[in-house]
Amino acid sequence: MSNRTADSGSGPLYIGFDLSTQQLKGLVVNSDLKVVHVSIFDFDAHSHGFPIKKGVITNEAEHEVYAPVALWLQALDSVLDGLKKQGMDFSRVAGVSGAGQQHGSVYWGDDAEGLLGGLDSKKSLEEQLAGAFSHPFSPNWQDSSTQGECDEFDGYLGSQEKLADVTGSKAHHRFTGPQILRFQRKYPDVYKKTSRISLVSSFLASLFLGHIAPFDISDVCGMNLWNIHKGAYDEDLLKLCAGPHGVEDLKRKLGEVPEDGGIDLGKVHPYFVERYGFSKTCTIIPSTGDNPATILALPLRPSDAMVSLGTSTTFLMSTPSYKADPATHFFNHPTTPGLYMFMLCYKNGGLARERIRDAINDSVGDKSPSNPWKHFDEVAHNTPILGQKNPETDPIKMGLFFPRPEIVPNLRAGQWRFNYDANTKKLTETPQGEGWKDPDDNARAIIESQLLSLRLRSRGLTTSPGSGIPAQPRRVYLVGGGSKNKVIAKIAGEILGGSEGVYKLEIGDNACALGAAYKAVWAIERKKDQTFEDLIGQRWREEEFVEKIADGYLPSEFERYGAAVEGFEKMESTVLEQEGKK
Ligand code: XUL
Repeated sequence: MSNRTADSGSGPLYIGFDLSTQQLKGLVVNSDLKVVHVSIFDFDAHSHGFPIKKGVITNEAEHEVYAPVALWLQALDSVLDGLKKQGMDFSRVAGVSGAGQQHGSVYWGDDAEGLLGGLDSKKSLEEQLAGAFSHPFSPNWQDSSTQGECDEFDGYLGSQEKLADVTGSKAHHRFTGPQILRFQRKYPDVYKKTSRISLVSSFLASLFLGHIAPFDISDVCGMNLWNIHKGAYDEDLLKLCAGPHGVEDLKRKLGEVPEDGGIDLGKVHPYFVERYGFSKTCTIIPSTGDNPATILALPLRPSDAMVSLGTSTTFLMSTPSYKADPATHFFNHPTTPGLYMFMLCYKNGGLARERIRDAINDSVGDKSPSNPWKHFDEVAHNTPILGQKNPETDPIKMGLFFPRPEIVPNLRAGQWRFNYDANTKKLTETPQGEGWKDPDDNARAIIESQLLSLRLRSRGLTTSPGSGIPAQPRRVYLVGGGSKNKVIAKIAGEILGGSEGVYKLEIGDNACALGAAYKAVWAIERKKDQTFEDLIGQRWREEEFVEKIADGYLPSEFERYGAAVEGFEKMESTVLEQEGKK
């Protein structure tokens, strides 16, 4: 459940929590950015009393996916117990921050403030806070029950484009505004009895503070309610979302949003002082979303890209330019005013690759090799680029592989495969996979498909000023479970480029908890007006913290994939049209 790395010194420590779909992690660093403890609570493996699978409950009839909030209370005490067992000296903890799965909402009842404020260190959080919620569940980012509400959000300001310009994103099933709209209609009485609404990130901070914490300036952008231009809630969208309950009531439920992502929210509640030995002076910093926290795992420069290869795939960049588009997301940067986080988020990431991996393992009669990726990697490596033995004469093979309904583009679960002639620009669907060697051709094709989609949607953002080479990221950083895979890294470099190469963070699986911990370091130790990038940049030890794992930009490969992006775009439009989505 927990493990320990090396501890050293007697200086201050900082905890970053990662409250994600499948686990809660607590990661502890010192002022030199070194990880000294990690404790993990895996929801399926370690929790008791919840009917969950992969951390969530699914109601297929209504396309709902949600998590029991009490599960997270059980997890928090357990992670802290895990750190205690490792001998961690809690009195050294100067700051606590966190990262929460984005968009999820927690509904507090009338007694919430009283129960949070009066926590008794002799009892567990789960025992004491069961009555704090007006609704026991939190909608999860995989929920897709809100198509109707999304249509209303998209139409309310005039168009998807307008909504994306105002809030950073068009309406998405998982975004908190459409979720609240559905909630207040489905459970009007519960909504009336709801005193406050938290995001998963601010819920985490609330537990430590002993009262309800405000939203974080970046995570609030995952709601379709925050007007990024105005730096305030959008009154029109609040009106839609609140319905008959009224805007003022909803504003009270949501609360104020401080601009400073490093603000001192207050000191830790005595519960944690008495039970775990925290110092009374330990400061609580706003927790942010898991994606914004991930970009804080290193001093990311504009034009560097991060690809997080987990259950979902996300593509993240920090950028000074705000170019909202219905196909992408923009959020306020979690620490640095004037910067934004650009994001693409796919539901079909690791799971989709695993399906093809398993089919390959079956076809070679090696169902459980010691390295499950061995055969998949060999096949993907040995398959020529775009499936073309002879690029002059063979068509490009490309496909869409969605075992689950996809967000980008908004398509049902399914698999589609096409051959594309880059010279004539002719696209031919091959429903039976003619010319494809099943399942072998799928291995390279799925990696290429996921990465071509990233290239297609990020191409307007990347620049290589003065270099004379085409627009592309400077560095591509891979994080998350898939970042260990060298074949994926190589193909990522070939498709996305990266004038300095493809890198892996040494602490790849922990990037998001690490980013949260670094946020706490910055918040407590910054000098007046010192930016996150400056403080973390000064303490960053490149040789220790990152490893170059593949070449980035290779001119001829980059160009061939550039031609394929055109075909890819055409393929997506064709499928969307076939499915009546265009
Ligand atoms: C981002 C998103 C997911 C979750 C995963 O919009 O929905 O990446 O944040 O926890």
